[in-house]
Amino acid sequence: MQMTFRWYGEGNDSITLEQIRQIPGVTGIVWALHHKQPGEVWEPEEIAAEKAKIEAAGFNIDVVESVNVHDDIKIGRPTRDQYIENYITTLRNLAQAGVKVVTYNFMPVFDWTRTDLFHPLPDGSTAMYYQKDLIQDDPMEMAKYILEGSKGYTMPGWEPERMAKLQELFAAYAPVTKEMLWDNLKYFLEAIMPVCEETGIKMAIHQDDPPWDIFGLPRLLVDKESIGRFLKMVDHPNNCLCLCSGSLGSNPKNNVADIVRSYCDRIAFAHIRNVKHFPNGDFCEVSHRDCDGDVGVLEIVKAYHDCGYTGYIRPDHGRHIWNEQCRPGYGLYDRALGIMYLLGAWDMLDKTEGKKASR
Ligand code: DNO
Ligand code: MN
Repeated sequence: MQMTFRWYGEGNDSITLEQIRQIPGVTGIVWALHHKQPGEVWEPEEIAAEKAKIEAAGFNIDVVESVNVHDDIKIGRPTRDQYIENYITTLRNLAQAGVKVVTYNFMPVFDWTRTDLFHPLPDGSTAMYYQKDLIQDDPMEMAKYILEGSKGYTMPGWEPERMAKLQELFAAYAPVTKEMLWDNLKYFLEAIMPVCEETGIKMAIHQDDPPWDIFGLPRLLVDKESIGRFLKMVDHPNNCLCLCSGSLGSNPKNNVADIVRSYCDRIAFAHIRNVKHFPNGDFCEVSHRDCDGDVGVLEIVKAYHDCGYTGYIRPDHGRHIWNEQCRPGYGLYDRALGIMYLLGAWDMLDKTEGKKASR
């Protein structure tokens, strides 16, 4: 297992590479060109500049998160072929620089969705929270409440200045059924796999978060069965997973450790975080410690260890502690604590098997 840490780049992240250097065990930075819009080519010079910075601080650049997929590819518009061409050029440029794993997701319109980014926890810290009854099935209804300022709705990602674009996107997705979205994902993957095979890049898809349909939009990667369908649909060793314990674990029915054991040979990248469930369907992100949440962090670590996992891993979101001012979920302190917890568990498993702990 190779420990990594996600970093948003100089001037775009409150954390420095020098700080990350002092967290034991981190060998790689999970990075991206965050100024790029989905569909744009990442140029070799821009990649080289970021690579130079990260390598100068002593880290590898093996994992990128994310090269985002343009909505036209997900919707299946005729313009998708040009966007796929651009994606392929980006993959070639990244491979040329030495990148080995590219993370992405296939969620319509939004990446992860939460209703509160700074929900207070009993210990005085804050963390991201999902309040189920705030999410309506009809996106237009939600848009109306938010624009009117009624019902007290404010939702991250639904800022009034984005609303026109959002309504346009929802309208474009309206005819896209779940089966059509599966077909569009297959079309995309079949187009890029030859280049992945040639360059060695592993594509690592992130699961949908939360793992159920929201705002009337279809969600594909939500449980063991759908992940199995995905791996079979394009049965290629470079078609891999970024397995996210927190995304899958938001649904109490998902047994994440079992999913790890079932598909370990196709996991290129592991996100580990913990989530606490509430009986009304709400969930809250919590510390990585097993007993603070419900995803079964120790069982998950044990599953990776038993499988002899040698891929990349990172703590996913953390809480906001010690008054840290940071991006929601991406502070230094709680993710560093998460790493020490994960490495502690891993080292102990090595020790009980008589192996020497190593980087
Ligand atoms: C949530 C995060 C995601 C992830 C993207 C990958 O669990 O890990 O924001 O980075 O979905 O494309
Ligand atoms: Mn994740």
